[in-house]
Amino acid sequence: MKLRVKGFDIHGGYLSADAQRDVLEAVRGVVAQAPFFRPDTPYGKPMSVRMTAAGSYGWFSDKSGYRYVAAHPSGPPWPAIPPVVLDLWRDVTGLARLPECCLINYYAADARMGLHQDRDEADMQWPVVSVSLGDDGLFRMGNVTRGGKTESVWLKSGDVVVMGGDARLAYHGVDRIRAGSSRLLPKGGRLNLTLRVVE
Ligand SMILES: O=C(O)CCC(=O)C(=O)O
Repeated sequence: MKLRVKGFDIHGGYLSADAQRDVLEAVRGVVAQAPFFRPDTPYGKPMSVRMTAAGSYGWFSDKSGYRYVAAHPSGPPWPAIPPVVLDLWRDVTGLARLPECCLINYYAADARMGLHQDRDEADMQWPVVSVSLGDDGLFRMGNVTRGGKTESVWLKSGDVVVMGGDARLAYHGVDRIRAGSSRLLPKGGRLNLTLRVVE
């Protein structure tokens, strides 16, 4: 079921159970080469999510700020974005232009992500695509400027959100994880992939 909330296109149940398992397998392949790490915010506090990435860019932050980087903090370049993930991007966006970053966030039951904009990419004409796997996450959508009314939806395993057009620069975040709501991940928690055109 497709829903549009504040310009965000929410494709409920986009991935079948089999497709979710295929994406999860692909994520496991990435994590085997590029293990999760917990970055510090620029203010020196560790983030509550754990992160890794695939593609020519991954996301990183420390005292020097938030930025895209070409290598995992342990040194090697990020693994390639798995074909199944690129197929999903093509399928949902219809675009030939492919993303250069697949950021992978892992939310344990107590993790969250504050309201933020994705604005470190060169060209905002390209959407950001988000894929949710595992436990439900309460996704909050705001406006292109900080403040104002927000709306929230629970994103479930297999849901895909396209943040394009008016929503491309809108504030968004994750307030809460509903622990135990999915059995996809044996140890629980939520995975979110965001696909980004960076250059
Ligand atoms: O986990 C989510 O649903 C959103 C992730 C997000 O906002 C981001 O990675 O920038």
